[in-house]
Amino acid sequence: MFKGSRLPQAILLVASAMLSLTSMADGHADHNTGGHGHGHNPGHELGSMAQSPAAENARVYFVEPVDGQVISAGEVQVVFGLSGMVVAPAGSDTPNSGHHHLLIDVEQLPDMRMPLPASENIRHYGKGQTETTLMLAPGRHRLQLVLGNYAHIPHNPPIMSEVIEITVK
Ligand SMILES: [Cu+2]
Repeated sequence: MFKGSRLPQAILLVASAMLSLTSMADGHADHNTGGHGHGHNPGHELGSMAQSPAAENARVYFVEPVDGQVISAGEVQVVFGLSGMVVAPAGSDTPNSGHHHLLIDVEQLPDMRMPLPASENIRHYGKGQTETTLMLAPGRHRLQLVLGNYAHIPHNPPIMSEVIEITVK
């Protein structure tokens, strides 16, 4: 398609454009790691990775089990409660919405400004589930609910339940 004389020029143009983009990105990154944190332009930098505002009266809680409950078998039915906000599946950026995350025996809360990690101890209910059945080993277990937005990031301020402790016999 290109005449022989124009092709190298086109490649050069593309290459220099990419170079300038790369150097801009590098400069940006250096600036961020320079200790200024994320305060400069969070909307731009975080894009879809941003916190969503919490509704003022939002509350997440356990319908069951209740704090101190003793469960005789390994299967624990857990029902999540949410008021003041609505449950929406992950990926759905509906205002005042989120999906449940269940923290099981988590000693230290993860960074509330980042997407919650997913593990055996931090479970995501990204389809919008409002209950689950856990298989827990005998002993004491601490449970806590944290609402996360469409990108799994806790709201601002985070909407968290109280920590409840149950005993599995
Ligand atoms: Cu999630």
